[in-house]
Amino acid sequence: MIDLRSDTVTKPSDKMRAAMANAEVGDDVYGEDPTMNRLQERAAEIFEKEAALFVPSGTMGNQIAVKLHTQPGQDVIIEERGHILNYEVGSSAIFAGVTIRPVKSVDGSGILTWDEIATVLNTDGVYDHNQTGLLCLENTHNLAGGRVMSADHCADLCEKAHAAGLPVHMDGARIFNATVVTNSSVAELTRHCDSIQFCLSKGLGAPVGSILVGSKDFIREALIWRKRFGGGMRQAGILAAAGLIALEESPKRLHEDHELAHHLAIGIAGIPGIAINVETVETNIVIFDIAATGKTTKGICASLKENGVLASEFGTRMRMVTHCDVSLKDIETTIEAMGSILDSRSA
Ligand code: TLP
Repeated sequence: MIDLRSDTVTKPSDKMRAAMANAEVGDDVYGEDPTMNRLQERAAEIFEKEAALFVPSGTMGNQIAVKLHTQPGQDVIIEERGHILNYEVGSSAIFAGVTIRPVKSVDGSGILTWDEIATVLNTDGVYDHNQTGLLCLENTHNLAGGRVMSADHCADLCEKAHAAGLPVHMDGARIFNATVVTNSSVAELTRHCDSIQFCLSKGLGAPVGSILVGSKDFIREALIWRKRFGGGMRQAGILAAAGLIALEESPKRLHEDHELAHHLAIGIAGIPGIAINVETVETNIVIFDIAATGKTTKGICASLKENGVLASEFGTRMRMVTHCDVSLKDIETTIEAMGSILDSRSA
């Protein structure tokens, strides 16, 4: 199967498996896992922040950050297609007791401007108004099609948020993909954010895990909340061993995923009825609308599956994500399959 549903589907490389098998481990709840400690130190160093904490998932990393930055009853501002709002199954309301305040990105890029944020910002302290407690950003922006926020734009939003008394959390699940496009380091892209969550288990190819990065005080508190959320793990160095390889080696090859995504976007853009702006395919995510084909996304996905290709769908849109387990040949097979499905009127 050519699995384009997500970059979460990657299998650990032979090198990762060997490192996992041979990892030096200890009890990480006692802070005694040397491989885990090394991974966390390296992550903090690469992001040029004081400390880092491994968490089992991006969702847990984001939710610990939301919990730590807010008080129950506050608002969290987020772009309306943000992962924290749409794919974390209401966790922020449950664990942090906050209201998510979605904001539309008018140009569709998913990258909010300060003017857009300011329309819902409320820090006036009037007791019967919802008060804003946190701004969450997402880079790259998944549901906007892997769009990238520049270091300057992020710095500008952080400066304005901080001036308004708001902390900023970055959902950087795919922040390393953003480095390829901007030529900025992850440290530059997140310099002024108060916390960052990034995933080892997406384009970087590790089997499990994300890392939360921030100040020493923030990470000390995050460690307590990770335990409360049930994320304290024991010989977790087995996972950290793969994570270290993901962190050190995978960023160098992400440009290959972007090239494949671009190739895919150009290929399907030529199929009648598919709406996609190839210019906006900046990283490894390709989202397109099939409404004008007269077929359904469910039907197209089922036909693709019969042709050995897996894609995801939501409404009239479909998503295909490139990653290290996908080749140019796979992309050509996918374009061909899409062409024949949409020609055959069978879906
Ligand atoms: N995204 C998944 C699905 O949940 C949609 C995917 O296949 O893309 N932030 C962002 C921006 C993400 O895209 C994801 C996962 C997460 C956080 C959560 O990471 P996990 O799955 O490790 O909890």
